[in-house]
Amino acid sequence: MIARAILLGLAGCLVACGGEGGLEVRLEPARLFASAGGQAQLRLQLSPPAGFTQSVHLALEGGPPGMGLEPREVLLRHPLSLELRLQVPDQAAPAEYPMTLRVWWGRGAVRQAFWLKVVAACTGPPRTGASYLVRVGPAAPASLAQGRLRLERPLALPGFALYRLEEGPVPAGIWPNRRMRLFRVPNDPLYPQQWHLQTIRMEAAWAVQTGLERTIRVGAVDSGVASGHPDLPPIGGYDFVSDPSAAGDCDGRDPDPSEPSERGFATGFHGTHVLGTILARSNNGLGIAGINWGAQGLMARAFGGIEGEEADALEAMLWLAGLPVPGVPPNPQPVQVINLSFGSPGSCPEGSPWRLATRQVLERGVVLVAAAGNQAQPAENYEPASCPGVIAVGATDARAYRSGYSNHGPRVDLYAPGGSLARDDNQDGSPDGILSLGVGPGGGFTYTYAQGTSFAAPHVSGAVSLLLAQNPQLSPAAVRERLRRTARELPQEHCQPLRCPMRLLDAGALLGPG
Ligand SMILES: [Ca+2]
Ligand SMILES: [Ca+2]
Ligand SMILES: [Ca+2]
Repeated sequence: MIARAILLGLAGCLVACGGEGGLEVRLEPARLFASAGGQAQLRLQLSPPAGFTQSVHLALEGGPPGMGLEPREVLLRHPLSLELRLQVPDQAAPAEYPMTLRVWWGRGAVRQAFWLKVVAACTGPPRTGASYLVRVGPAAPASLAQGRLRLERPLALPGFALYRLEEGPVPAGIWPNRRMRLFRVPNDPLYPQQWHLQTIRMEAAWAVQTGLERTIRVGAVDSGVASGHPDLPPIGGYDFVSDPSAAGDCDGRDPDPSEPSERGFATGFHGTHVLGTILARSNNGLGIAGINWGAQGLMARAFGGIEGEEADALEAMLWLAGLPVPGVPPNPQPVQVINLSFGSPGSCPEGSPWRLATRQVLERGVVLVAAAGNQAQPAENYEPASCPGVIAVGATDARAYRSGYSNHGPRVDLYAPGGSLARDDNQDGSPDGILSLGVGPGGGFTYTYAQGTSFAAPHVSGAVSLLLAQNPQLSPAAVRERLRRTARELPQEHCQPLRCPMRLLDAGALLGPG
């Protein structure tokens, strides 16, 4: 049994690689473009032969002196796709550089060539004052005659010119030269099947913030991650499953948060599905879109199957938030949001472990988002969703009615799509589940539908991560208040067969003004 688990853990390679072949390395793109002092990104795919377990080192050769590279080392057991970040030094001379990426380990090395073109950093005097579109001619505002506005340039728009106001109150009758945003629709081919992202108005949210401008770290306490899924960025984390007999990887705690395949088929690759909704690679022409296009994900694996120990889950959450856990190295990259798609009966009373642990995490400024539960019961009876300050998320179907399984009642802060696999209300011929990342029966990476408040919560976690990318100063209480205030009020009948208050996540309004 143990041997089988180990073999299944390596199944991707036993099938695909075979024999004694060497490590295959693919690097994209072949030509890179960056400014001095800026960054460039490469995608590296490593396909090791069967049985390969090595720390693999990465280094750059050639190029301008002082080039930075992240990461410089990865533990390689399975095929792995990762993003390499190159930091171009400020002093790099503009030129085209032939470069080599050297990948080496104990017994061998592989080299891949690529070109880097460095251009001079853009400079120019910063503009001062805000600019305005101002009517000229007979309809001009009085402030134009009073000389408070300085002409910048005429505009192609008849009767208007662009003026700058150096200081003082904004005169009446002039139009701010606003910043406008592209209405981003990602090019991921399965995006049209992600009805749930349209329900929560992601396109309006992405018009304001895609998450690429400031990297927010999002953690999940869950079943582990199917590392190497081509539509998932590299995920850090730790394996907190302490009982080797329940872990599926035949040992206790270790630094690898991967979900062993055998366990993954039992959980439906729960953790991978959850992370996929939050931060699958978006706009990459492949598969689905994730809510946050630039987030960094951490998986704290605490579930060796569909069940896990409470102590492991508690410590996994504390570790993600940057709190010390005995026997585990400190988390070098504490997260700003934690998704908790699990629970058990409990009202989180004063003095209870979840009450104390969630309070500690919230006091560090980390937002906690929890699934309300799938028992069709009042949410106040299931923790951690019932803990004060935790954002409790119920599930709706494609009609924005409460999914029959979803917990409910006043303790639910808001609802988000969790789907209903038995229905096809949007009549697209597919069950109305949440479409996210999965692993197929043969071990290949794929996309799967799932339902549950587990898959509603990550919609909120993803939207919160975009809100924090926009305004990193917001406290967990302020985030929760804003989520509730901007959510769409639904008629109480939507709680069917009950009548209860329902608010549906509106990511567009969450990211919008106010
Ligand atoms: Ca382990
Ligand atoms: Ca994608
Ligand atoms: Ca459908």
